[in-house]
Amino acid sequence: MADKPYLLTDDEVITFIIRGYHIVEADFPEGFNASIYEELDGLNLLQNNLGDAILDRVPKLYQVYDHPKVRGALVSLLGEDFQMNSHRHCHVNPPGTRSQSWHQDGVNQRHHQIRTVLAMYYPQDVTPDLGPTALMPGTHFRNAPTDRMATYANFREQVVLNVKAGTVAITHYDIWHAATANRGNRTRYMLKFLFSRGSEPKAPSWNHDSEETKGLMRRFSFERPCACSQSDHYKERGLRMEMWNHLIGKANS
Ligand SMILES: O=C(O)CCC(=O)C(=O)O
Ligand SMILES: [Fe+2]
Repeated sequence: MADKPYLLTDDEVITFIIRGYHIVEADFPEGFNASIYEELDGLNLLQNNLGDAILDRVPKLYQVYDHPKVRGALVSLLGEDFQMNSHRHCHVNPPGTRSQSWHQDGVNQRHHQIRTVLAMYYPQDVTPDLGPTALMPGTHFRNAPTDRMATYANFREQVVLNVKAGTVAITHYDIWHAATANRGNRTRYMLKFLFSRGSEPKAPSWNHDSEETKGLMRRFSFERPCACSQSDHYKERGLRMEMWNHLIGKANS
């Protein structure tokens, strides 16, 4: 069972649906993040990225994804019986890199539900020069061919994850994102783990209050995560409701 105090609120779940991500600042014991950084640095991952085996080599990473705030967010978005995917990757961004192209890791599934999320953990502070991950809010509802997407540069409302060590950014699998250039003088690591839903939602798995939600749901009809045309906004409104109805169990009753 997840600890109730760590489950998301209605407001946070609605924000995830609209924007496509939720940031957790996890408080790990003193020295924990730095010790993971050192372990990763000792593995020479640029020459030999261990791929999925990173968890076996750095078992402390289990503690990251077991943190009550991280678990609470995952249960809220994926249900009590969510599962850690066997695929994972340590993204190494050493000094001197160029920005990655915008892309989706997801496979453009033909539904608008929360079935898989990325959980990106940063074991060091990520300052603007150190190659943070950039995200584009609301793009989990937008599909574009990857080669077209790769021609885009900066978006006005992009969010650059300048975060503290210990942060876990949880995103919808389909959100558009990219690593930015590392102009700093140390390597930036990011651990990307995937988590998936184990079963169909029957009821809300977060701290849900149906009275409070009535007012909050108005956000679905007017809030825009980024400037967009009216016609795109109409489309995303419908998709948000689809996602919400699935999450509260309405789509499966
Ligand atoms: O390193 C990052 O910040 C993002 C990397 C990434 O998204 C990828 O390689 O798929
Ligand atoms: Fe990616």
